[in-house]
Amino acid sequence: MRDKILKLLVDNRNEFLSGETISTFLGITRSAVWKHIKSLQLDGFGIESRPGLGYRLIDLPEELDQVTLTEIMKTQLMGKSIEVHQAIDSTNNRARELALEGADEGTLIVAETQLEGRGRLGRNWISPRGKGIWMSLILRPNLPPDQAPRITTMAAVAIRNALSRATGLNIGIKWPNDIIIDDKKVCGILTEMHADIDSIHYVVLGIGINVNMTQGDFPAEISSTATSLRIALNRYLDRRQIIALIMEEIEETYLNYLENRDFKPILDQCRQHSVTLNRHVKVIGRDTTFEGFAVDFDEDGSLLVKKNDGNIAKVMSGDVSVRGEKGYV
Ligand code: BT5
Repeated sequence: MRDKILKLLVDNRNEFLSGETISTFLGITRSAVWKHIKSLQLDGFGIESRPGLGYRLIDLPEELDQVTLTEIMKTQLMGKSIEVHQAIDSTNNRARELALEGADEGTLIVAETQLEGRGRLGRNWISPRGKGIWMSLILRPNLPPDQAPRITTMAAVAIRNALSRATGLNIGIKWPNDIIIDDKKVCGILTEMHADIDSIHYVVLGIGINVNMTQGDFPAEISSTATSLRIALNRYLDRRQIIALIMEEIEETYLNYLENRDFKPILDQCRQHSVTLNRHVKVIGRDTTFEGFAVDFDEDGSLLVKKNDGNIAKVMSGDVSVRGEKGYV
């Protein structure tokens, strides 16, 4: 029925159709028409509704395209060169390919859907078509390879700030690579690099953000741990504006860091917005699992966890769950 209403609106684009006309034509009640219109609006269809006149379609849901994205970008470097794909295996793979061919720093790859989107350690990253931001940014930081994890921290801070500006929501950072709303994951970051012993050749910064997904878009295995901006805000969001904001924030934070070589301001922001610090945590590393209390970050960005025996463990990578009301999440 929703599709039938949409077809009517599309066929009469830019003209008002009264609720009564639609309801008589389709044999449903006016309140049913209104309910479907509401749900179309939530999916990004720009439908104007005017008392006495009815409904009128003005805009279709936004699609990502290279021309519009380039136009709205306010940056000098990040996202100045953009490649948009309808479907791709993983934007990180394409970014790696381009980086190896010598693509400039700041080159951005965006896709409407990923067929083999991935997380860390080869895990799967769900990337349904048109519902999120699945993108990878090529960076060429002049840093020693052992400082590459700082890029993830820098990105987490920048993305958090951009999402907070875009939505006004209370958004947290879960060490080391998750952005969180209400203890649920809204964004994951995957940093991959190519380096030799002394220098980084390139870093691919992969960013996955659930923007317009509804609860039903999440498969069962993540439906209790994942959320989207739309679920949190109860409205549809324009992904293009969010991409532009993220490029702005990354540009500022990254260039500032490389210029001043001062990681402290980034760490301080991470502390301020951390949902990991001052909580009981379970650390699942490559070879060990233990519980403890997250006390602080070390100056290189590792997590310091006070174990139950009183010793402090320095955690450089791994998965960390925080203890909430319903156990560890
Ligand atoms: C991450 O890994 O969180 C990094 C995700 C990076 C995705 C971006 S999208 C653009 C670029 N191209 C790629 O191929 N990847 C990057 P990790 O911390 O290992 O978390 C992975 C886990 O998160 C999975 O095992 C699931 O449990 C969960 N997950 C999968 N898809 C999700 C989604 N859309 N939202 C929330 N959680 C998800």
